[in-house]
Amino acid sequence: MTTIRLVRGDITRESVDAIVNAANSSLLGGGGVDGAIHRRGGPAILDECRKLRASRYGKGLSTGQAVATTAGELDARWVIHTVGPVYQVSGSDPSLLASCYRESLRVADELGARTVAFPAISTGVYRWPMDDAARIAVETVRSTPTAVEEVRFVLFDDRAYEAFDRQLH
Ligand code: AR6
Repeated sequence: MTTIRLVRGDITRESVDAIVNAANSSLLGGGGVDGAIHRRGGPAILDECRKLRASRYGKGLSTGQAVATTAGELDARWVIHTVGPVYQVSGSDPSLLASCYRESLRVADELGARTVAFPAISTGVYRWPMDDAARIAVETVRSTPTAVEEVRFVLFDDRAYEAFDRQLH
């Protein structure tokens, strides 16, 4: 059984085996949680992302996929980068957002990570409505077979924390 915990705060302060990054397909950094992870983790993360672009992901990482790098100076062993879908009012595919959580857990299992911290993927710049994103995140983690013992959702503000809390209780 995987324990789900909620934490309010900055994911770059967490001490876990793996921290998940809400990246973009370029893998070369951005704003939001991505910017914070690269800032606090230092240049080793970007170096490895650049190498991944040059080797396996010439066209970028697809939406819903995940890949790991070093965590640099973060208090973690790995950063798992995943690309959330951009929300579109005209129709967005929830399975792509679910895939981010499932693929990140698959990569975590490959690495042997036992504790994994997730941000609320796609709920910032990518505009996915918070309640729906929280439902997809919690349902997907609950229904994905994994050896990860603890999933920690690290929510940046009260609105995100409360949305995830409603899904858990
Ligand atoms: N710790 C935890 N959560 C955070 C932090 C933090 N330090 N900073 C922001 N959040 P976003 P997305 C929350 O925009 O929507 C980037 O530029 C934030 O409040 O970081 O998946 C990438 O490069 C929100 O709830 O990611 C992509 O281009 C959540 O993290 C694009 O943004 C996600 O917000 C990805 O957009």
